[in-house]
Amino acid sequence: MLFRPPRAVEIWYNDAMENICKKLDITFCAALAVCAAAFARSPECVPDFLAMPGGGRAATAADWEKSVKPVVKKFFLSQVYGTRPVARPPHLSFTAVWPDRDMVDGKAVRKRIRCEYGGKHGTNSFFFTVFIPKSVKPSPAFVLICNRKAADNIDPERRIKSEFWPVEEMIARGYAAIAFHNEEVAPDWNTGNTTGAFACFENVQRPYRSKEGWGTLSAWAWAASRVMDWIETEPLLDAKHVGVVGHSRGGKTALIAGVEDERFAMACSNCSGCSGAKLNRADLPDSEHIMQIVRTFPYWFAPNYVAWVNRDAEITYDQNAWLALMAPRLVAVTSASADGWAGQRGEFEAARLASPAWELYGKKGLSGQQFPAVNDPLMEGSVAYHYREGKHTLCLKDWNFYMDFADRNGWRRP
Ligand code: GTR
Repeated sequence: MLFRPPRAVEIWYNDAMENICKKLDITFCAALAVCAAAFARSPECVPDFLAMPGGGRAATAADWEKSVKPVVKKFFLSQVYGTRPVARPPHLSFTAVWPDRDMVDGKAVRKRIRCEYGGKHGTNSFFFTVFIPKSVKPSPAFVLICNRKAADNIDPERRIKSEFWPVEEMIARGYAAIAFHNEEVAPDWNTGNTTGAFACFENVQRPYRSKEGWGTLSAWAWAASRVMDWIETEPLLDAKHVGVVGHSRGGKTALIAGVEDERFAMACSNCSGCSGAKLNRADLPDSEHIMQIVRTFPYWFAPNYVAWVNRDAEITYDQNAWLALMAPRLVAVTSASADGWAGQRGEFEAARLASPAWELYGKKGLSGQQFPAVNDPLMEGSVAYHYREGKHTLCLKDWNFYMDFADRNGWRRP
């Protein structure tokens, strides 16, 4: 069964099963099969994120924006990812640290920028690299939140080329490629969220983290917004057509960046799995659950998230509601066939069950109802899904999917 019902439903279900068996005079197993099939197809197993707090259901985009979306967003920030102490920081500056240079056989200009930021408690900085195609029009762009070794994956000199960031292919297709490394913003180990960006905006000498305090994923996503601050100042770039991309923990981060910052026109979540695009209620035993992720990576989240350990099927809103917060903008979800830990089917179901949010805006969400075959991308609506053959990584096929999706949506104007 794909969905595990919440506990109250489980109790009701067991009682109902006994009655069904008695009435129909069939065995428990036969009744189980009938009910399991019903549950597996029933989207009602996921909380209805369009339910209005005072009763009724959001029927228009205005209902959703005014009465429901803020409630859903608040839930995820306070219970899962944490609430940020700052949006655009009081101190923010960008410096070109190297002179601009023609690269990619003269087809692109490369920039290397240092972003310095600061608040009440200190200042810090991170670097990002930008390749912009030589074009008469401002270029659409993708910002990669890189969570793999920088030297091997986002080499600004292009001596080492990796499919994780295929700059040359992106330039050939007319997209600017921008990347920064997550650990320049906050470390990916447990410091109690006391260093990096955290140390600039809050008193990190405190004995406890606030229960709703921002986690490391949110801090990385916050940095993507600072890159966006710079993009808005760069005339060679088209700030209205910028996608944020990440893989795995970076894929979870890309969704946070997209939800928190509506200037991103697209969020691309590659193999993001648990607490990313995967439905918690997708009962896929080989996939990661809240208990495992919180045990290994407590610092990624708000401390409140621990309350949902072993309660995956009870959480107030499921990850489809998190994806829905991207509406009416574009969201692309990718799963890899050899990545059971990410729970591919749960990623697909979240994309499918997020779709009603787009319908409120008169748009189509996901363009398919059935879990697709491998290498058969769904991208006719504003929610795209690709079940890509292969392992847990970000590769050229994934990038081509994101660029195809952007092309379809008119990002590259002739
Ligand atoms: C795993 C973690 C996943 C995923 C992955 C990654 O160890 O359990 O949630 O994010 O790391 O980032 O590669």
